[in-house]
Amino acid sequence: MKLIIAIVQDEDSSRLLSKLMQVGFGVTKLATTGGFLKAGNTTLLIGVEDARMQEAVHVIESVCKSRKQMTSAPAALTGMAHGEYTTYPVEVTVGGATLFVLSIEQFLKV
Ligand code: 2BA
Repeated sequence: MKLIIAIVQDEDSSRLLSKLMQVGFGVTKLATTGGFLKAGNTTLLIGVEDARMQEAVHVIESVCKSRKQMTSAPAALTGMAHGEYTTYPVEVTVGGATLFVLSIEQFLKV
């Protein structure tokens, strides 16, 4: 068995959860925050039999889209006193989905 930890954008999370459930995957949804953008995202824990791993990844791929988001980066001000800076806008591409796949030693429901 594998555990897929899938970090997805909030905009994709409801549809992804429904699609995974429809085809019989067990899912737990967590509200999370990305370290870089410091914006909300969603982490899904999906326990899958080894034989269904690729199927689960295909479902995730089919739902999760990449999107552009703006953030700001610091820039030092030339000619100003040490430590003064401003920010400038930077575009980043977020997603489709970030996946971590772990091998599970035991899956128990007691
Ligand atoms: P965030 O950390 O908020 O990152 C959002 C997007 O910002 C990233 O999209 C990436 O395009 C960009 N980004 C992140 N760190 C950056 C940096 N140091 N410099 C420039 N751009 C940077 P994704 O790569 O699609 O990641 C989406 C979310 O997945 C991340 O949100 C984070 O919550 C999670 N994630 C990505 N890589 C991870 C990792 N190695 N470990 C744990 N979580 C990760």
